[in-house]
Amino acid sequence: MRRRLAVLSFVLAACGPVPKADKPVPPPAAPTAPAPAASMSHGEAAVGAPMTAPDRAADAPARSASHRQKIRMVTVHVHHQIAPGVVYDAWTFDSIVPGPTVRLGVGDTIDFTLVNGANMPHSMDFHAAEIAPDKYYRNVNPKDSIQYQFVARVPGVFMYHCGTAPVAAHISNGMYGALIVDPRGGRPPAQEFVLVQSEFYMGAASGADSLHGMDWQKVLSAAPDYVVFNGVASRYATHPIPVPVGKPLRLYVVNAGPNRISSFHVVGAIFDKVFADGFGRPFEGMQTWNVPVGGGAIFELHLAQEGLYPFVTHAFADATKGAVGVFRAGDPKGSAGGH
Ligand SMILES: [Cu+2]
Repeated sequence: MRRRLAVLSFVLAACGPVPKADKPVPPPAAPTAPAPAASMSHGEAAVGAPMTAPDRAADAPARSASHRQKIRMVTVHVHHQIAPGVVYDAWTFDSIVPGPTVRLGVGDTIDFTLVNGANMPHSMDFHAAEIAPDKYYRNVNPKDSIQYQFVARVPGVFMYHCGTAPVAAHISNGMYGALIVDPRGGRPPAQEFVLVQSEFYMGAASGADSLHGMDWQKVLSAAPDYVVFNGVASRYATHPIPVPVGKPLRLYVVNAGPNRISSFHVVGAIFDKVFADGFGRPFEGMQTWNVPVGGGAIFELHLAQEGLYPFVTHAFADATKGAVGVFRAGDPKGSAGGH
């Protein structure tokens, strides 16, 4: 308990305004603007300057009412900002890293089309599908497309990714996303989020745009420069995610890798339930849960008190490289506004 309080104290201190020693302290008044929360990382390391905006919310999408969903994705190569001023030559589904989150229910059909708008072969492998890879996960050439269907049989949260060889390169470059399959009858009400952990392996910047490409040797050595949630280093540390105090939260976590296990943990909380891959009987009262590369897990929790609760991979080298975010429960002093 004492350790947990110490952590919270650190987080609060990291967010508060910096007092000036050479002036008398004024009487209490309206709260001053908080200092940027960018140095908040569970006390381990600075995690970078804030992005200008939280350009991607972590909110889980609502499920479609339709039991047959037409999903069309286009592979596109884009410039993707991993951290302020750090731009990567990303390979994507629909121009974003991770690709769009797909959600459907058990028994629903996905009618999928992949269009290759890039200049090299790509493909699509859905972990939620049970179909022949050699037939459906084959390469799609530039300006070509593939279409196939599958029925989601198993509930959970699943990875999807490009399966074109070398797969480690296509995943390292950004071609992955999450697919949620809701059980029949759905899950109990909760505020829901999707977090996809992944890695970037940076080659030297080149060209007028200072664009980074992938360093293949770093990929083979499993030595990433950045480990991130939802495509950007420390995005939700610089822009904490607002949540209610004491209310049920549900996190759909996918670890796209391609190399690093995610030891997922929320500082200041114990998971009420963890569903491995989102299926079967949950584990209860868990502090940390490993999400394997290529796997997923569903975490149910509540944050007991008003405050700032970092979420991390507890493999702290990776948290220091950017796999850190913060839940802002309620309106803790010094953290309101601006995030
Ligand atoms: Cu690809």
